[in-house]
Amino acid sequence: MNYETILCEIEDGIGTITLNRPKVLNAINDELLKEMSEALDIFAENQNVKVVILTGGDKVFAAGADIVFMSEASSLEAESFVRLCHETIDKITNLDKPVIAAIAGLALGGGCELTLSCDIRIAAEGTNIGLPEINLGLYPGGGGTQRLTRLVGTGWAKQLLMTGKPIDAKSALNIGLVTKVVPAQELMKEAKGLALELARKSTIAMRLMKSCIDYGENVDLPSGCLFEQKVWALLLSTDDAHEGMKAFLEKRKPDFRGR
Ligand code: DAK
Repeated sequence: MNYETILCEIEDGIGTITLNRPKVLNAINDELLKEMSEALDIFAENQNVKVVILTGGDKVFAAGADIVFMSEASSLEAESFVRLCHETIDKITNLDKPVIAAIAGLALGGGCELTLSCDIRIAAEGTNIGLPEINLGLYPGGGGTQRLTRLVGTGWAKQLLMTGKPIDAKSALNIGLVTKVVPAQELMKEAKGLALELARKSTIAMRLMKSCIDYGENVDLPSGCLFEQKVWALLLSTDDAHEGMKAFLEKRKPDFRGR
């Protein structure tokens, strides 16, 4: 898995994608999106990958979409870029494995939008997160106006989107934009520890639960609960559910097989 703009590795059941354009603070261009999309396909197919980490490493997550690329793009390049943005973000959202965003330094604009499509976001102290597109005469086009609003509520979303001012990791934690803040040097250790913890759970229960949460966000409560009930009934008949309950009764650790 050799790429130009990302690093990609699989270790201990964890697939990690690291944005890798340090000279431009990991600004996101079409090539990076293409490579990330390809890596996500590989992770989706590979049964050994139980959890995915998306990161920029311990310096910077991403300063947003590549402004040089966007300002020079022809209409056809712009069309392809927009398509790739949505394709990649949809692949993260629809991946049937948990995706953890490990965020350091900056997550701005399209960088922030990438993290919003992940399941869990943890940040390093000193990180700034925001959607400054309004200062470029734009607004977020990668789902930011929608996902941020659902995640932190209309009030905070409008504050962030309308001012374009980033907030620090502590404030992001206070509004629920991230769920944990750790010292920068511990970010990757924390992300991997969390990933390993999730990787030990039943992959089938994890997958079905993720689909319930995500489906429920887009429908009314009774429909979401109905979906949860139907899927739960299906889950109860799996080997993993039997094993989990049996292990509890036998006072031992479960041995989940994802079946
Ligand atoms: N694009 C391209 N290059 C960038 C960049 C970016 N977003 N951010 C930084 N760089 C480059 C800088 O130009 C500089 O390059 P050189 O001058 O060295 O060649 C290098 O990275 C280091 O940056 P600075 O020298 O500026 O570093 P500082 O520490 O002084 O400042 C900064 C860091 C993050 C405050 C500053 O670089 C900055 O304000 N950057 C721009 C941040 C920003 O506005 N981001 C939002 C971009 S717009 C869509 C989906 C998504 C999007 C749009 C549409 N569709 C699906 C429709 C997303 C849009 C965006 O993200």
